Amino acid sequence: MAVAREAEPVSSLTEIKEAGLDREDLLGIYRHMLLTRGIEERGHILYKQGKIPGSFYTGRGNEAASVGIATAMGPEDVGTPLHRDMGVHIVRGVEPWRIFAQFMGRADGPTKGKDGNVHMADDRLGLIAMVSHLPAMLPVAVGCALAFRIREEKRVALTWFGEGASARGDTHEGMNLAGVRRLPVVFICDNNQWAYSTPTHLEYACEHIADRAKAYGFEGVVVDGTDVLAVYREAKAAIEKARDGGGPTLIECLTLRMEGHAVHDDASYVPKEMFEEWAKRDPLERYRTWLRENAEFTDEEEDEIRSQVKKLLNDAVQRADESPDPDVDTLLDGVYATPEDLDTPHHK
Ligand SMILES: Cc1ncc(C[n+]2csc(CCOP(=O)(O)OP(=O)(O)O)c2C)c(N)n1
Ligand SMILES: [Mg+2]
Repeated sequence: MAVAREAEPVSSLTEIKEAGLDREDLLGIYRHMLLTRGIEERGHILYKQGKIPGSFYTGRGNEAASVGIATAMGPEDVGTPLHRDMGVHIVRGVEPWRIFAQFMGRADGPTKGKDGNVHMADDRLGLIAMVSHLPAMLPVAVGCALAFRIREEKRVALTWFGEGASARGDTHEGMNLAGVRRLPVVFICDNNQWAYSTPTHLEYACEHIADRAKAYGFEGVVVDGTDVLAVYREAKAAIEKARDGGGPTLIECLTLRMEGHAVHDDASYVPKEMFEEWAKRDPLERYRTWLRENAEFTDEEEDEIRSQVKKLLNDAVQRADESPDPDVDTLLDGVYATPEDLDTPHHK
């Protein structure tokens, strides 16, 4: 039996305006989703061209979930996005050319060539790079939230984990401490129904991951992760509740991982019908239809956004390719924090 609340879709332009988005914001969301997908598609091409060392991960199918959550974050909030959450980097303002530079291991990527593909974050934008997917970032975010509480800062920490990662102990430890101390943190489960080749019925025995929130003393919400506005509305409510002292929320975004675990994996173990079913709920297509039906989105506006994104991506790939390989003498720069770094606010 489900325990978590199941979120409804957003019904109208009026409802989303009340949740804090005007028409310009709505078009901005579409642009961010297109950019998110475009970066991953271009990245995949670069990988096939042999320009990306290691493997390459995408979050196809998760664009609405990642963009929706990040759009609801405040400028001073912090987040720990994972390998399916490119949209978070985009919304926070990481320049696409730096992301391509990161993919290619160049000096201008956020990790300056020290870590691979999506293992990155720009701390000046309130993002903390992942230690691991599984799910080492939950305790880190809970620690941030505890620091905000001690320093009496009205900030919120957001942290992501996969449904597979939810089976590990650090998920329990992070959520338990957050619940006990009612910390300002929002947990986001990217439930894409597969953990590599393991399906959900071999991952957990409750109906929803979000059902577990009640046991930690806070609310759990399941939301359709292909519906960007529903995700935004739920995230906005959870973030403001946390900011106002109401404690944590667990938001489970339900999607399907539309590609392999990474590009080396053909996902042949995922039933074809599942892909066909979820392809009908493509997040970009759904949102485009919503904009047309509810916000008088015109062909001209769409063409303009699409051509801006295309140009941005073309320029970004070129600029990233001009970025040099890192100098070997910089190998240890930025690897260890100094006390001065620790005193520096993330948003300087
Ligand atoms: C301790 C550990 N074991 C294995 C891995 C390799 N690994 C990374 S992500 C992943 C699957 C995670 O599944 P899920 O949490 O559902 O996230 P998804 O990849 O589906 O988004 C695995 C096995 C790892 N990074 N760390
Ligand atoms: Mg998964």
